[in-house]
Amino acid sequence: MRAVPLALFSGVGLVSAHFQVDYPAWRADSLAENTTYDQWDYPCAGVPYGTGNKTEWPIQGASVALDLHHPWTYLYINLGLGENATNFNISLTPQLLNVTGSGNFCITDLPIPSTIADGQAGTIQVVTNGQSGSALYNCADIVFRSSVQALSDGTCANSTGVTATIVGQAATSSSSTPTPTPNSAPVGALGSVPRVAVLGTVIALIQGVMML
Ligand SMILES: [Cu+2]
Repeated sequence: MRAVPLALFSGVGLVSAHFQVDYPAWRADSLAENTTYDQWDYPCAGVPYGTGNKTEWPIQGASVALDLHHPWTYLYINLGLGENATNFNISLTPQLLNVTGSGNFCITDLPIPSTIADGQAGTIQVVTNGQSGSALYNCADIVFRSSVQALSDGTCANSTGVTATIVGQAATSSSSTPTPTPNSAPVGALGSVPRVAVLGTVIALIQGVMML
């Protein structure tokens, strides 16, 4: 494992790290240089509401596609309702995920509350934790649309070697354990860890990895 140069902590160089939200499109590129954006900043990396993207997002078959840049990541996704939401009190990942590997990671069929109606505005907040215990944030602004289709097969996929487990779920637990995160995707190539929930399919495409 390589050492992290101390110079990185002085600021320059950190911008290529952390993670990206590919779908729904993030509010703005929080890794962009020459901004005050900072993924350490709650709730949305310092990106003001209305800065950029807003995506029509399906009520049925909602998925979130990420590009993770760290070797492993604790991950959860919250939903805040309304324009310029500040209360992200709806959990779309009721159980904390531990994602191993860097690259593309996609979760399908997120459990959208049944009370959500067509045209409801909201913001998705993606939170990751790494080794330091500190959290990183990114947001994506959305409008729920019943007419919008879920991402088709193949577009919501994991990079090779990117897998996820449910934190706290015993690896040897019985088959009666409910599947925590709704996910219709098949279990992909996997063998090292039993009882692993693979979220999304594994594609034979190795992304350019930005470790730092
Ligand atoms: Cu980072």
